[in-house]
Amino acid sequence: MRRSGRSILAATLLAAITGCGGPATLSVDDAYVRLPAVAGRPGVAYFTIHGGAEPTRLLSVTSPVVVRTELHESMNRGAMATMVPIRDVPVAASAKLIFAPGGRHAMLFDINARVKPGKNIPLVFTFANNQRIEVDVPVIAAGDTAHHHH
Ligand SMILES: [Cu+2]
Repeated sequence: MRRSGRSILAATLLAAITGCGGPATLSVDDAYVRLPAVAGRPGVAYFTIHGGAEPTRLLSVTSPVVVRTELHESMNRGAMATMVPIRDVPVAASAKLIFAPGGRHAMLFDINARVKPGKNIPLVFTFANNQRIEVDVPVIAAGDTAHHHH
């Protein structure tokens, strides 16, 4: 799997800057998008949110190359794995919220057909404190797993 080295380096640097000392800064890292196995099905975005000095809420995750998005939580009901939409997500001060396979995620409906594995797309994270954070996110194929470069 090929990924853009520059975005990974930028994300790592950002994590290093926000991770040590000073007041906590609301930020997003470790984000990636997994495309659907079948074209036309929704893709999924995973990411980690770091809370700032004040509590807030994540309202939405959107992208200019995606028609519609929903925040979801995966649940196990007996043998059935299901997903339920969640409205918004509280982000406590200095919290670390991990959106990962098997848990919370953003569902991406109608991804632009030009979006391919190995490319990056922008994701826009909107918070209740009126802050918007845009992140350039690598795209992986349906069968790929994300590698973490730490
Ligand atoms: Cu979902």
